[in-house]
Amino acid sequence: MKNLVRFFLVIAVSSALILIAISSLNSSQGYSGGNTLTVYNWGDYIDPALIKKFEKETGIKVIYETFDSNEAMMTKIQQGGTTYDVAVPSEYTIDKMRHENLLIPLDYTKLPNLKNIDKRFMDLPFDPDNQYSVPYFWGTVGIVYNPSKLNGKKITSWNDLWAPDLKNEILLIDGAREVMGMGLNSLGYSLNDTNKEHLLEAKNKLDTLTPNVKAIVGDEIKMLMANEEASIGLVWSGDASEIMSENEHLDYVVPKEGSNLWFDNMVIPKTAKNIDGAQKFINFMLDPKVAAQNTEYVGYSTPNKAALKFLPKDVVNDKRFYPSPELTKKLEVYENLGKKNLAYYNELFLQFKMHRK
Ligand code: N2P
Repeated sequence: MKNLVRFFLVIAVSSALILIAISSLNSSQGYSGGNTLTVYNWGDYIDPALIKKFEKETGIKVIYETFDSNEAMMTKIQQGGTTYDVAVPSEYTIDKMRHENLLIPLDYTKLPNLKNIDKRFMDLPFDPDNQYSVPYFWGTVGIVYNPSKLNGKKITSWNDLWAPDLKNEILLIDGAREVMGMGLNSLGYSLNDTNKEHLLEAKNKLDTLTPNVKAIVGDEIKMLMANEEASIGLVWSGDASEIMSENEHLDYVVPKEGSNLWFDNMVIPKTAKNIDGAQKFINFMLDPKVAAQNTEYVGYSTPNKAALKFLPKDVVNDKRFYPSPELTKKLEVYENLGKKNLAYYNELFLQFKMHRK
């Protein structure tokens, strides 16, 4: 009996010693990935003060990198050369990534703040049960425009953009699904159409828009539109809200033929080294006050229901940026159309861009 007690005592003492050794290792030199966290996000998509706050609260140092398209982000993660601990893809890319085993399932015990998210944004078809992703921002695709430069004319339809008097007046966001989607929607086709003839027809129609297109740009579209360098822009809703806070002459519309409803969620890619830190970061971003601060800074719409009370009433009551579920039901969410079809969308978009030169 005595021997047995001694045996357990030895085990207990030595495991305690091992634990102490590990934790001192963590705090002194940091074990692989322990004290840094690499976050990979869209450009202009976080309040930098929040990164500082997270670093201060957790002692984890954040390395922050940005991308400007789902395609570029996914290629980087597939290549695997860089350690990304958290990334923020959109819905169709999340679906693609989980099918290609590029994501690590989330540990819900480490995400108590998930309760703050509006149920409306949970359990969507691209990630059933949110096994791999949790909501970050959401919105629509539409047209930001300057009525004072259009003789007071209101834009309501995609086809309004083809008017001959809009020569050189349009800026387009540099997104294959967004631009091809505009072509498809203007013809009455779905944003998820995979019929090659329809896709080609959409691309040919886009070619006829070329005289009106001033440039195809990235995040600088916000500055250009706010400075009235063009009178019409194809944008994501959050960019429109940001532009409109800079220039009150502008308005935003989701064209009547329909448009895209999108969701950007946080995920932990397979390349992650600091999974625990990634969970901490995700949970931090889900905190209502943090989400509200981020929303005010970035201008996009938050899926965080508990954050709404910390935001100005005129922001959350603006139906242009917080459309009702009845309205969003009429919009289409991009689907993962499979490798071949997505490649065809990208190829046609590239051809359209070349056509302009
Ligand atoms: C932020 C871009 C948001 C992308 N600059 C919308 N999915």
